[in-house]
Formats: sequence, structure tokens, C-alpha cells
Amino acid sequence: MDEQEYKTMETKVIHAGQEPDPLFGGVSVPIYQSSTFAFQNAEQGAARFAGREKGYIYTRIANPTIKALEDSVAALENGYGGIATSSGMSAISTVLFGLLEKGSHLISTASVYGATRVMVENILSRFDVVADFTDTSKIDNIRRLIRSETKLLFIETPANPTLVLTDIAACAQLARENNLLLVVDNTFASPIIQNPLDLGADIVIHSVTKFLNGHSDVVGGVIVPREESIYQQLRKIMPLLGGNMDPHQAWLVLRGIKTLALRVEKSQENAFKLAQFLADHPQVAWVNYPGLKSHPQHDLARRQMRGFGAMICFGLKGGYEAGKKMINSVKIATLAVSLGGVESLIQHPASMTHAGVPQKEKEQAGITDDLIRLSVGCEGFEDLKADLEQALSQV
Ligand code: LCS
Repeated sequence: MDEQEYKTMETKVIHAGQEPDPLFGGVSVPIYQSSTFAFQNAEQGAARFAGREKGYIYTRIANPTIKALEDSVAALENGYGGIATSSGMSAISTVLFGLLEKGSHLISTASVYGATRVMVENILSRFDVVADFTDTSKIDNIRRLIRSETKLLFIETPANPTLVLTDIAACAQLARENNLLLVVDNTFASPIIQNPLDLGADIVIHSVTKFLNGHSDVVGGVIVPREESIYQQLRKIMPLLGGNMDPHQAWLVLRGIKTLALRVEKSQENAFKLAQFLADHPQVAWVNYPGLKSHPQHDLARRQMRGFGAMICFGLKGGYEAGKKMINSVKIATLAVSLGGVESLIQHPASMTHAGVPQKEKEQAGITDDLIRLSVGCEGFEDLKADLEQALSQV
């Protein structure tokens, strides 16, 4: 069936890119665990390399199982096509190294995933790429920083770990007016909740390690450009930089994606109730969750997201010491980094995921010492609530 005819995300996650195998009818996409593909003759090999004939050559360039995942995520994001990578970081570095030039200027959300900021500041800078990190929730902050060398605007919304939101449509308009590429890291929302390309972004990036795979057993990434020209450019760059995905990795993510809609629905329902529980708890100083009216951009969340997601951050009245006691006391939520899996995970960004970001920059980004991040999973709400309750009682 033509993908355009799938009206709902629930159908898309199960069928888009995952048609029965044309050879034997396998309902599950076969794993083409082969590094290379035989040519019938020298002419065919030459024709494939020259692009005159379609067909597979070598798995770093393309592979049928990986292609199925790329088609699936591209359909979920309404993009031209997908490019799968070995990790979310590989997706980000492929886009930035692939599209920026010596002397390019980039503007990014201050509160991005720690490794993204460290990579831009410590590695891209060696190639004379200059970056400004700012609070992109205020569009004027971005406007003020644009100069003739600015090539790319990189936003993460909701942001890791602060859950600050950035207005994607407003950024897209600003990007169009100033001839910038708008890249959105959509990892925290997942395509179930938010589709940045529909709001005018040029490229969407996912760490599929998180919600798309959803089972905390794979690391991977996907890049989805809106237009063919950028897709073709990055399609050529990815195998040159070498950050391709592996077929078995792709198959596991395809399997995870089939339940993406169900998982996100359940985990965000849990998150909504847990955020309310935390907000009412006497030990809790503050809670940031896009679904709470107290979130500074609750109205924007209602406009650009179809749900409020499964990520919560909060601080306790006793600060970091109290938070440490709490995260050492949870029994159902697991003390671990990463997010978006069926199991709830809790961590302390300032000393863990964002430990590599210098203290001053953490402060600028709102990554305070008391901030605890909770990725809410698909367990039963009563168990999760009781677990947080008992952990808070230890404080
Ligand atoms: N983008 C976002 C928003 C992320 O949260 C992460 C990883 C990445 C990109 C990188 O993806 P990866 O290479 O790990 O697949 N975030 C992590 C986190 O918050 N805890 O552990 C990893």
C-alpha cells in the first residue's frame, strides 16, 4: 500500500518501510547480514558505481535492511528519505561536518545533549567553525547572533535535560529569511509527538537509541532531510565519514518502531501523572514538564507537540545532596543515563550526561546542580508513584 494512504501514526509505525519481503513474503524485514553484494558481471558493477543502475554495492553505502529503517523513519517524519547512522552522535556529526565549511558560524540551543556541545566546541572548532550557544526559547536571542557567516541553526526541543522548548515554526521562518539551514534534534519528542519538517525545518535528527528503538539495547541514529537535494548531499557524505549503521542494529530498531505509538502513549500518560505527583510533593522545589501549566512554554507545547512526552526534570528542596539520596533510593526506576526505553531511568545530568560541559556553560544552559532527570517508562503508574514516594521519603 502507498505510504501516503496511512492516515495514522499507529499504522505508519507498523507498515511504513516494513512491507512483506518481496522474495519469500517474510512479514518481518529480513536481516541482510552481508557486507557486500555480488554483481552479475563487470558491466553491472560499473553501472551501479556510476549510478546508472539501481542496486546494492556495499553495506557502508546502503543495505536493504538499513533501507527499510530509513524508509520507516522518513515516513514517520514526512521527509524525503532517511540516512541511518551508527549512533545519534554520528547523525549529528555527519550533518555538521558534512554541511558546514571552514569559517562557518552555527547557532545552537544552549541546553543540548552534553556530547553535542562538547563535540562542537572541542572538535568542530579545530576546523574554524564558530558556534554560539544561546537560550533558543527566545527567538530574539537567535536573531541577534545571526551574521554573514551563519550557516546553520541547530535546535533541540524539548531540550536535554532542561525540557526548555524552542518554537520550530518561528525558527524556520528566521532561517528562511537569513538563508540558514534549520536542523532539529527530535530525540526527546519522537515523531509520534512532533514533526519538525512539517513546521519548516530542513533536517530532523534522531538518536534512535531512545524512543524509536525503545528497549535500551541498541545505539543508533537517523538523519531525515525534507528535500531531495540535501538528502542526496548527505547520502554521499555519510559513507565517506563512515558512520553507517549495521543491518542487525537496523532490524532491532525496526522491531522497536512497531510499538512506538503504544509505548509513547503509555509512557507519556505515566509522565503526566508523575509530573503532577512531583509538583504536589512537599520535598520537591520545582518540576519542569511541558504538560504542566507551570511550564513557561506550556502554550507552545500545545501548539507544536501532539503530546507532552515522557521526560521530566525536577529539583528537590534539599538540592543536590537530597537528589543524590533520592536517585540512590529508587527501586523500580533505574539509575542510568539514556532515555526513551520501556523502563524508567533516572539520572543527574550535571555529573553524568552533561559532566563534560564546563560549569559556566552548564549554568548558562540552566543545567543546575539540583536538576534530576526522569525518563518515564511503560511500567504501571501505581508502582512508579510508590517508588518515587519511597525514594523521596529517604531524603
Ligand atoms: N541527541 C540527544 C537529544 C540525546 O539525548 C543523545 C543522547 C544524542 C543526541 C546522542 O545519541 P547517541 O549517540 O547516544 O545515540 N543522549 C543521552 C542521554 O541523555 N543519556 O545518555 C545518552
